[in-house]
Amino acid sequence: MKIHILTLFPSFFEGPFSCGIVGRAREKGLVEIRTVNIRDFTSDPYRSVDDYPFGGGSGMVMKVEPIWRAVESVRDGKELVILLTPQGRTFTQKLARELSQCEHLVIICGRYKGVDERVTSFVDMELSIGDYVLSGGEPAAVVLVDAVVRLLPGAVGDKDSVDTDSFERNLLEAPLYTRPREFMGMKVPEILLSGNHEEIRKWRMKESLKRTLERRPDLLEHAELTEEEKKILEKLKEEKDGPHSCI
Ligand code: 6GU
Repeated sequence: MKIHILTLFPSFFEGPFSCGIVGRAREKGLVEIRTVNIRDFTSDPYRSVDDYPFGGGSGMVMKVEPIWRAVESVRDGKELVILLTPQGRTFTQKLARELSQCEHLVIICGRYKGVDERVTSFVDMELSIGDYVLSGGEPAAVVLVDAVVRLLPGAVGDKDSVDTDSFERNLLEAPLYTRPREFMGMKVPEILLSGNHEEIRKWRMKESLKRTLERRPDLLEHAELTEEEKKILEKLKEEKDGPHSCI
């Protein structure tokens, strides 16, 4: 996969893309990530990338021409052009899966108050990473690239570890423990030490459903549950608001 990040701050990405899973994926040649400085595509002596908004108002607006030229400079006919903006559709794990199938992603990081609306005429997709405001699209690009690159075959050593991730099935993960067996009086659940794989599998299934029900009941609306999971969930719901809420 090839990823171009169009930004006014290329150095922002030096750290995040050289460590961990993304850094290793680059070393392995699974992904090629390049930053493009939008300022290199200005045509005036001041190399200006922003200007005052027509109609007045506070803040500056990113100019359309430098962004257009920067996008044109990286087009290869296989690109998917993404504009990062708080006004975009919310990025999800499902979308990360879809984007991980693309050959070439071109990611535009918006800055300042926003970008000239005409930029949207040559982007394929506008994405936001959640309902809060960042000062620019750069941190969002780091989030998007991480979520996508770790899904590329070979990026994460253990494929199972990716498949059991929270959100892959719209369920939160069961609690995890490692040594020591006891910390400040808190013990690791006995079942995990039992060596009984079937019981452990059932325990994890129940804990995963319990967590999702307690913390993110909204996810359960989209989860495709097995018959076994459906039964456990029904029981958990009864335990939760069954006899108690009646009194
Ligand atoms: Cl993609 N950009 C900015 N500036 N703020 C955001 C965002 C993006 N996603 C959430 N907040």
